[in-house]
Amino acid sequence: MPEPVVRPASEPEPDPAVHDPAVRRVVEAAARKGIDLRVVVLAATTHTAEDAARALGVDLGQIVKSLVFVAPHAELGHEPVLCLVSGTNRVDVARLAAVVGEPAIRRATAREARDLTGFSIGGIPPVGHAGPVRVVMDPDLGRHREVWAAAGVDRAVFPVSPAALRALTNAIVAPIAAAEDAVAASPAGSGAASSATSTPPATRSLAPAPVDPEA
Ligand code: 5CA
Repeated sequence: MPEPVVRPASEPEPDPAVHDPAVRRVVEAAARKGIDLRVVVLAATTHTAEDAARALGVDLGQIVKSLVFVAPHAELGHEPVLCLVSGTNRVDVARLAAVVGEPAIRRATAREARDLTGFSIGGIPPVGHAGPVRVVMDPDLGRHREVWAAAGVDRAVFPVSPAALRALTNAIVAPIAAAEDAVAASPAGSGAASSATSTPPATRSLAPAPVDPEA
């Protein structure tokens, strides 16, 4: 597996973004859970999953999208729910609603996402949020030995194993991706168009899949 460039070649000093308070909140939150993060700051933006995959030279499926949803509660206001989703997948809101038992859950606006997590879209990390956040993780992330998540700002990411990501976030692992996107969660014989090419067997395990078709 190729090692990505750790800092922009044009800058001999570590990128100042490493010291950004947002990045530090992420690193410190992980450290409190006993996990040492290796933050990689890239010269190019990693605002979207596609940007991050391109900049790192990894499979899009290895990028962790951190998508904020809100469950409206009469007394408690809006409860954030963070979905950690493989870069190739989209969240099926009906599936998410069923998984978390929140029928009215919806996508957060950019402002809600920032207010509820303390981070701006494009840099929203899996950990280090302003308050407690329920986290749901897409089982397709478990198909990779290593995945990359945002580290607080939109040029910073970090590699992590899916198992460590789950431990870090206390995530529940559940099929929340749209059926046409998901591999691990697609029910056999569901009637959904099945790919003509060979598809790895469905798994909900976080162990790396034996074969990574993109590797
Ligand atoms: N740094 C990258 C890869 S780790 C990243 O954070 N990707 S992301 O997928 O988690 O965040 C970008 C996503 O935020 C976009 O794909 C889009 O789904 C979502 N987004 C962008 N603008 C808005 C908006 N105005 N409101 C809600 N969600 C948005």
